[in-house]
Amino acid sequence: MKITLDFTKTPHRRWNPLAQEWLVVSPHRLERPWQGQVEKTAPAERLQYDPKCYLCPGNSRAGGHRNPNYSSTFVFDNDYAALKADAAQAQTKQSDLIMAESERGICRVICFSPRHDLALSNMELDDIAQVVAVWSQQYRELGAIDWVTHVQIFENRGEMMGASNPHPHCQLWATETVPSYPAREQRAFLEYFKDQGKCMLCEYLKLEQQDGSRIVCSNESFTVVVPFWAVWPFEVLLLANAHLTGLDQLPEDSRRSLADILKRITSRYDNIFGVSFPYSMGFHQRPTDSQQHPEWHLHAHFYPPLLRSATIRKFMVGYEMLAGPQRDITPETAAERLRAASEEPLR
Ligand code: H2U
Ligand code: ZN
Repeated sequence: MKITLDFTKTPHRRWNPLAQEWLVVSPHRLERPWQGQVEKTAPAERLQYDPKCYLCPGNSRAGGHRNPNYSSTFVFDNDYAALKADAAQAQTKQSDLIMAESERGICRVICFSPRHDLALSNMELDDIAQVVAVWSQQYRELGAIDWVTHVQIFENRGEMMGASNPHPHCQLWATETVPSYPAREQRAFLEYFKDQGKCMLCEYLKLEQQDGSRIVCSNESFTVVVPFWAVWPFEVLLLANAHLTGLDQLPEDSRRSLADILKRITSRYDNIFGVSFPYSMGFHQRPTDSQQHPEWHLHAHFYPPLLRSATIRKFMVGYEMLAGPQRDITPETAAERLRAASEEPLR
């Protein structure tokens, strides 16, 4: 007979049903991870308008475009788009081992606010709800294009994550094929739905709600949880409470709920180490291939690299590159730490 694992002491591995991979957890390596240094450095004074910023209203961008004097959100086609909508369709297959095909795509940039100095954590709720409305509208608009099967909305926040500019913004790439990670989730959702006749993340959310140890915060429409299988130290999964397959299904009066939960989780992040917390986040929504996808569940992943302080981060190297993901601080400890962090925007 096997004895029950002690998550707080015993090295173990956990199953990630969404990515269909294992994660190694080594809790004994970091007994008191929260004793990392908290840098109470005052955030650098930032201008509301920066004449050198290519995202601020009225400023020039690459390629000679000038931004309008926008007063809310602003969407434009990326001047350095990674993919093009008019790429000629082509294929090369030298063998099963050497193949390539053209990939069409549309890449856009979405400015959240005309204010250069703001972030999701300190924007007004109504203004974040407007960003949510734009995400939903863009998903609908680009998803309706016959060759687009996936719409990826993502935000790189902070220099550490490679964000090119502190002005609050995100990117959107709409592509001809479903990229590897959402495709892997798609397979997991579908297998679960076929086996169990239920939505995998609806069932997972129920389990987390019963347990409670990994829940960070919630409201009437969304729940933030450190997933059982989190890889990054303070990784969270943002789940729609209802079975929605995309942002287009989010009722208009729930946009404020999404705004509320985004503001709360990003504020908690900033308060962990007393600095603007870097992360990459993005939404995963059903493929836009005109199928229903009842198996799919709307969610967002937040992947922040910081581990012990504003400067000590986790690297995905060595074992992670060669074998698989591993973490020290347990997801339960990370959730405890996030629950203890204030939701007051950092001043
Ligand atoms: P990131 O901060 O996540 O890199 O997003 C900024 C995007 O803005 C980046 O993809 C684009 C870059 O290509 N950009 C323009 O489209 N025009 C510009 O004038 C500068 C940057
Ligand atoms: Zn700016």
